Amino acid sequence: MKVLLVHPSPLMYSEIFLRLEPIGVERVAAAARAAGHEVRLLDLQIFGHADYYRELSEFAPHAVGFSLNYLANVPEVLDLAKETKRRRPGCFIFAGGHSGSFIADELLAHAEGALDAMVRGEGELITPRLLEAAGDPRVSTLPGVVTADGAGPAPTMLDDIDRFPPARDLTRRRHKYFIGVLDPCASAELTRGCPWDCSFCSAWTFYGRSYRKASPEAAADDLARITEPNVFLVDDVAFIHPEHGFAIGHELEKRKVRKQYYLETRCDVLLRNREVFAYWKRLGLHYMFLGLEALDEEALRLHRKRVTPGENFKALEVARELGFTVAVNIIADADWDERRFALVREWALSVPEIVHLTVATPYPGTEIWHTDSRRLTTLDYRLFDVQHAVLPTRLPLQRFYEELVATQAVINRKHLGLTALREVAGLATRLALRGQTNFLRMLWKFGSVYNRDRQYSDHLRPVTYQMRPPALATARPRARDLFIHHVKGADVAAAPAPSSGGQDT
Ligand code: B12
Ligand code: SF4
Repeated sequence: MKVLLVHPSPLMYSEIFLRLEPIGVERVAAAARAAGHEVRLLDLQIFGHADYYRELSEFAPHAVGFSLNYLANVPEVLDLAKETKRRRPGCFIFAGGHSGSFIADELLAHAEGALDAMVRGEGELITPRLLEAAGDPRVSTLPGVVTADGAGPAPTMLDDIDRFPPARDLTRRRHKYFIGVLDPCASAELTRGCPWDCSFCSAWTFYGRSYRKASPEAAADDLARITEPNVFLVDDVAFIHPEHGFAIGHELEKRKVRKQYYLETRCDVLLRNREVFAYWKRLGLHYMFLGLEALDEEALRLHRKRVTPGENFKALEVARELGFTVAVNIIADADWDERRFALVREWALSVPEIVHLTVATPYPGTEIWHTDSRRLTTLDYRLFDVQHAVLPTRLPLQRFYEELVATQAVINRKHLGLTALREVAGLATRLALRGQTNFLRMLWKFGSVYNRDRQYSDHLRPVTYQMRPPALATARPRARDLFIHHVKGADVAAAPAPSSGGQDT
């Protein structure tokens, strides 16, 4: 069967700082190919809708699968699915991915028959079975599959994440993938899942709080296959188990793999496992993202981050000592006033780290979706991208965006202002000379993307597809009721080793 897999367009944030390869879709593509299908992949972060429709007529696929990791992409994918069905009525159209998994029924209803099936959970095991059953009533009995006729049992989890290494050969114009100065940049996955349970996050609910590791050999083989000099590690929390990080590192040394790496981790993990990060510094790890989320104890408690401000600040010191360039994230609450924004600006300017601000957003699949979302001010999927306020703001909305953008701009000038630009000018020129202009473009784009009026006017657009609000929750939902994948005993057994900052405190 000819199969076209599609990743939707980028969201606001990605327009500036990064554009990364859709490694989840590449893995699904690898599984479909292993089952004998002829697979193509089109990434709309790079290509336009006209390219998609051209591919549709030239390749003439029997099946099209859309990736829906991001809620904000829902309207785009629904429109593409409807137009695809109109142009190719016989084509089997399905969608899967992180966000899609939590709202499968809702998407089928919006699609009005344009989506033949939704896939909940991981795509590698089920996609070949789905393609085999396409057009047959058996489809709705498959694990994780939902159709207008019904839903199959809970999705099956991949027993071994070494299987189906990403089909990177299917992504075209790979030089367009970058993150900041790591231009060009590939992505890789060393572990999957997260054993923590932050209230604003759905990474843990998707995987039923499980945590799986690639074998050190397979992880190193995969990294060795990458032709780009830079790698973004997509793991939710890198190096929870230091021995795993060391083992991969040793395999990389054996294979003489030398890259520059970017990863994301938690502050308490960095504090606890400092040696493995120091070791990876020697292997080429220069950039890391630490999920700080808040500066004060009360907000950290509400996010159920299970770290203290003291640990967070200590981790920043450790990262500085180790010589990493660090980006941190702070979650701006809709309740913030001018004073609160000013405090964050002041703090951000006082530290050397790159500070990102995102807006607290309840998503389906998160705990706060059930506890906070009754107050939602909009049901427009496109605004659920952590850059828009979807809860009532204490400040008038325009004022809120003014403060948000001003704060982001002040922070940004710290890194992209004239002095900083002088420091990176040499690097930008060297990259441009090699034809890599993503980083250079990023330096100029901030003002056009982060713009108070643009953000406010996004709320005034006509809404075609409305999100289904959650049922009224009288109590905090049980963790298991939020899970997509159910793993026996996972929420207990897979938790990280107890420590002062970890899971059990
Ligand atoms: C890496 C990552 C990114 C990368 C994305 C790279 C890319 N182009 O895909 C970057 C850094 C760019 C990124 C950015 C953002 N991200 Co992000 N990201 C992740 C992260 C940590 C891992 C995703 C990943 O690659 N996993 C590994 C692969 C193998 O898994 P996967 O992609 O989920 O794919 C599997 C399944 O989903 C499924 N599947 C996927 N596609 C398809 C398609 C079909 C047809 C089928 C059948 C199955 C299927 O099968 C795959 C294999 O099992 C997730 C958290 C998480 N654990 O999921 C957050 C996450 C997905 N991101 C999130 C957010 C909020 C964002 C941003 C909006 C953040 C921001 N500050 O603005 C931006 C928006 C980006 C955009 N679309 O433009 C949220 C999602 C929110 C939501 N519900 O919409 C998540 C869940 C994090 C969280 N803490 O809540 N992100
Ligand atoms: S530690 Fe990170 S990935 Fe894990 S639940 Fe919390 S925010 Fe999500």
